[in-house]
Order: sequence, then structure tokens, then C-alpha cells
Amino acid sequence: MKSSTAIAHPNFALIKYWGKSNASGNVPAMSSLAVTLNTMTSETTVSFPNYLQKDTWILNDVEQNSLGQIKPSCDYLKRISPIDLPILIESKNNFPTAAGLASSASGIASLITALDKAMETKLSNQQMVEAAILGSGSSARSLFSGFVYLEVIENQVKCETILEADEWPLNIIICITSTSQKTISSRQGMEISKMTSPIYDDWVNSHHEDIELALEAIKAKDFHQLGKITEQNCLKMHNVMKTSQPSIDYWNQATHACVENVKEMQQKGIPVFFTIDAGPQVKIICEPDVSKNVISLMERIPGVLSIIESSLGKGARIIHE
Ligand code: 2P0
Repeated sequence: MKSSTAIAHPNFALIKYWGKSNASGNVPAMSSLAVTLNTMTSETTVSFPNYLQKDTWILNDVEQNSLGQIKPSCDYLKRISPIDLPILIESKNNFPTAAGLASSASGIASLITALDKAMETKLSNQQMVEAAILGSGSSARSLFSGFVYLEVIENQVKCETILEADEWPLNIIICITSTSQKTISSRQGMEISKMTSPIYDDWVNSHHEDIELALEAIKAKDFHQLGKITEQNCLKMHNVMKTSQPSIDYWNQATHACVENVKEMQQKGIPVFFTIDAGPQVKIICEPDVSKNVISLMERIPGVLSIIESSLGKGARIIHE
């Protein structure tokens, strides 16, 4: 029986995606710019056991009722594949799922990579990106290493590494403030914001400028400039969420405390900046030589349950076939 196993890591956006275009295919309404980590791993194995009657997805050892969110991605590959057999998909995350840690991005990037090998589809990079986006708009970024730019122009998506991890070594300190699954998924939240936030259009229209500033900062390896635009873009996205109806607020008390501490560190001249996604975890980007210091300050904050340290890392890849 043929089987393939792939792994991928989460990516965190410095310039975020929040809202979909009106085009079909889950296309984001805006470009995004992210970093792929080298820790926290999603692993997916795809196989075709003889006993299987229908496509089956087992996530973190629990059989799912249907392929759900991954079905459009699977269908994309099935249309191309010479193999016409029921597929068994076994996915695992070694970190909390659906808690604002980009588990769907790494999960789907590992899924597409394993499916491509097992189903002999030999997709081009562009096809991999298209297949991934059908499952999750941010997942295409986890196919690639280091600093990753997902560019959307007139509903056409391109995704590539713009700077490798070792060309600008930075660390990410992830402060976990809750491991509960969020009550409003990113997908639901984006739709609510698009329909109801009075500042949604401003968010979309000012996005290109944020992308340009971040691209310049990455090119110049200007930590201060990248931090400034990353924090602004993050806070703008959370304002869009908060001004939606119903208001969406993913932050908890510890999230606020972490942000205050990052500001205090910045005032002391420590090279750090923060970003926060659709969940209460705070991601702190820092230069590697201050990492230990940052961790020891953050672990003292009440409500910080645990801390994960990561450098930037590789894109999705096959580990076993
Ligand atoms: C991002 N997020 O750019 C933003 C920031 C969350 C906040 O992309 O609907 O799980 O499956 O495309 O990819 C999370 O969205 O949503 C996300 P779908 P996805 O990282």
C-alpha cells in the first residue's frame, strides 16, 4: 500500500489577511506577508487502505464526520490524479488546534504536500498554492520557508519566499494565554467583519501601503521599521474585528498584559515587537540574542500559561514515502 507523510509548520502574518474577495475559491481580499516557523509541527499521512469505503479524515486521532474544510483541496488533487481510490488522511498537530496558532495553515500545507506525493499529481508550485488556498487562505504561506509573500492581484494569487530564514535570523516567542478553541472561526469572523465593520473598506484600501512598507523593511533588514508596520497592521486588524457586529475580541487579560510588557521592553531599547492573530496568543518577534531575556520577562506575567520559542524555518516537505 502506497503512503506518504509530510510535515509543515505554522506561519504568522506580519501583514495580515482578514477578509475574502468576492471571487470563488476562497481567495483573500488582500495580500499578506508572513514568517514560517521551525517549531510546532503538523504531520499528515495519506494512504489508500484496501478496507476503506470512502475518503476518511482522522484529525488528532478523532475520525471527522466529513472532509469538511479540506474537501475543496482534496477535490482539486483528485481531479488531476491518476489514482481513483478512497483516501485515508491522518493529521496530527503537536500543539493546540484552532487556538490562534495557525494550525489550519500548517495542517493544510502538510496535507497538500502529502497528497501530491501519494496521488502522483506532481503539482507545480502555483498549483500547490491554489490547492492550499481552497482549504485555508493562510495555508499557502506554510508551503514556503522564511519570509513569505502571498500576493493577491485582481483575485490571482502568487506565493513565494522573499528572504530565507538564515538571511535574517529572527526569533519568535509565542506566549500561550489560552488553549481553548476559539468560539468564532477566522472564516466566520472575516465574513462578519466584511459585512458589518464600518472600517473594513479602509482596512482593505490601506493594505497595499502596509505591504510596501513591510517589503522595504525586510529588504533593508530594518528591524525597527518592520516592527512598527507589523504592530500597526495587527492593531488595525483587531480594530476591524472589534468594530464588527457582533464585536469580535480575541484578546484576554493576559494578551493585554503581554502587549504592555512588549511596549515596556521597547522603551528600554530591547529589539522586540508583537503580533496577534485570531486568538489570544501573543507572538513576539525579537533578535536571537535577547530571546532568553524576553522569555524570562514574559513567563512572569500572570495568565501566560506557557511559552514556545522558535526561529524561522522551512516550508512543507515530505518526510516519509
Ligand atoms: C493571517 N489569519 O493573515 C490572518 C490573521 C488570522 C488572523 O489568515 O477562512 O485560517 O480558512 O482562509 O487561513 C486565518 O485565516 O482562514 C488567518 P480561511 P485562515 O494569518
